[in-house]
Formats: sequence, structure tokens, C-alpha cells
Amino acid sequence: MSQATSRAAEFDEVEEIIEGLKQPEKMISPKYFYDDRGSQLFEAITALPEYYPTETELGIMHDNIDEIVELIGRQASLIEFGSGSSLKTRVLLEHAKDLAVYVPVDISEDHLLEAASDLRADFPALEILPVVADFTQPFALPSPSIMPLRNVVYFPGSTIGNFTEDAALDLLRVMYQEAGQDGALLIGADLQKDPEIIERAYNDSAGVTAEFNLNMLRHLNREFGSDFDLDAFTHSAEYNEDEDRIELRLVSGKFQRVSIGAEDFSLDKNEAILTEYSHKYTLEGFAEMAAAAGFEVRHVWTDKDEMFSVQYCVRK
Ligand code: AVJ
Repeated sequence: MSQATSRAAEFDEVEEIIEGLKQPEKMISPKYFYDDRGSQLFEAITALPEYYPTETELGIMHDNIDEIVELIGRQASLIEFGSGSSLKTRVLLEHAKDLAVYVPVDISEDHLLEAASDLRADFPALEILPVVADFTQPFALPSPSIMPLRNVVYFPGSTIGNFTEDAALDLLRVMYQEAGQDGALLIGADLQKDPEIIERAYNDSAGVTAEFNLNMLRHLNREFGSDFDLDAFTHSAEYNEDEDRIELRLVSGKFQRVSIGAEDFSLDKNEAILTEYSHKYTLEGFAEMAAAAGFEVRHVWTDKDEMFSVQYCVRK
């Protein structure tokens, strides 16, 4: 990005943050978790004994990789939404049969290009065409040198769970569009289970999730010049059984005034800022949502305890 466009993007982001802080319940998008330190903290979360999703999803991928790559087929274009440097992608790239191209899509150019160059070193025969884009909006696909026979959108990690039902539907519709004719979607979705297990996963005993949550405000203070008093906040993660989701908040232990951009906010003592939803699905519920976006679930893989699912969906 040029300096001018990145400054314009920064202005939009400040506007978006201010918008969230004006809501009846103050909220900040979970995308602001992921500065460098936030990405490192998330990596640390994935290795916590309480945080079951990553290990479970990786196990499902390993156990079923032959079937998965068979469904993806030959000469597919694998388009990863919100790509990280994730192990799950590597499992796919190692086993997939002559992919035409791998297209990682991410809003953060630095991380995207770094991850792409690491993958190029390990998969020298694979064409890798990163796209810098906000994947919630339609974006243009690059032209690979080998014509793909099918597009397969990959969205692991149950990141879909960050979105409310309406927003998740919009996103699935973007995926439907990017998948195109004969296209498919390979997606990770966390499943409903004993709420105690879920709450433990987001309230780890080492306090890494609390630090990850709090780091969002540190990120905003540095990047956007806000002045949240970090020491006053505590981490909260509670399962909402009516909405089938874990809800992360930062609770201010004192009254404080915060300025950001040209605006000023006050937080009452014990007032919270909502920082993340992580929705948990039933297989039926997920299939219904996918169907509303035009997808039919073709295959579902789960672990033996049905904690997590990986699903292969095709355009209806
Ligand atoms: C990256 C959105 C899948 O919802 O479990 C982990 C993020 N937040 N611990 C999740 C997260 C707190 C994670 N996702």
C-alpha cells in the first residue's frame, strides 16, 4: 500500500472504531486483536491445554486428509480467506494433488507477503499469488499461469464464528461468489458442547487469553493515539447460551475518559467493551446457514467427541 492509501485506510479504521464505541454497548471489532504481538499471543493461545479448537481441527485434517484432497480434486485454485502461516494450510498444500495455484487473502500486507515467501521456500513448485484485500467484500482473483479447474475457498479456524448470523451470511455469499461455477468451500466450524469446556478455553489459567484481549487496547493506543488506561481493564469471557456464543469483553474497573481521533468517550466503572463473539454451531444449524448462502454441505468430518467440524460445501 502507498503511504497515502494506508493513511486513508487508517482514517476509515478510526471512524469504524468510533462508530463501535457509540453503540449502546461499546464494541471494537476482533480484527484489532491482530497486531504483531496480538498474532503472537494468538499463536500462544492455540498451544494452550484449554484451547481445544486448533489441535482438534488439525487432528481432523490429518485423519481425513486423503478424503479431503480427493474432494478438492486436481488443478484446483485454493483460496484461503484470512490466511495466516497456519499448520492446517501446510497439511493441505503437502497433500493436495497438483494444485493450480494457492491464493492467500489477507488485509495485512506485511504478514501476507511474509507468509507467502515462507511457503514459496517450502513449496517451490506451487504458484502462490497473495491478494491484499478485506475478504468481507468481493475482490478480484489473480490470473494463475495454469488455468484452474475449480476454485476451493478455504476458511479454517472457525473464524466464521466471529461474525453474527447476518454478517456470516454476507461473508458466505462472498465466498460463494469467489468460488464461482463448480466451486466449493472447505471450512472449519466449532461445535456446541458443554459450556464449561468452552468457557475454560477462553479463560485459560496462564492468562494468555486475558493478555490477548487487553492487547487490543494497547494496539489502539499505539496505532490510533487513543488513551485507554490499560491497567484498569479486566478480561471477561462468558458463554451466552441463548445466542450459542462465547462473548469476550474488557471491563473497566474505574470511570475513565478516553479520546480517540477527534472524539471523546467515557467509560463508567464496571462498563464493558465487547471485543469478540465466537459462535458455536450445531451441524444442522451450520448446514441451514450455508444453504441460505447457496451452499450444500457435501461432507462433514469431526473428531470422536464432536468438538469441532471441518465441512466441505459445494454450490447448490
Ligand atoms: C481466531 C476467531 C477462531 O474465536 O476461538 C481465541 C479467536 N479469541 N481466543 C476463537 C480467539 C480468544 C478465535 N478465532
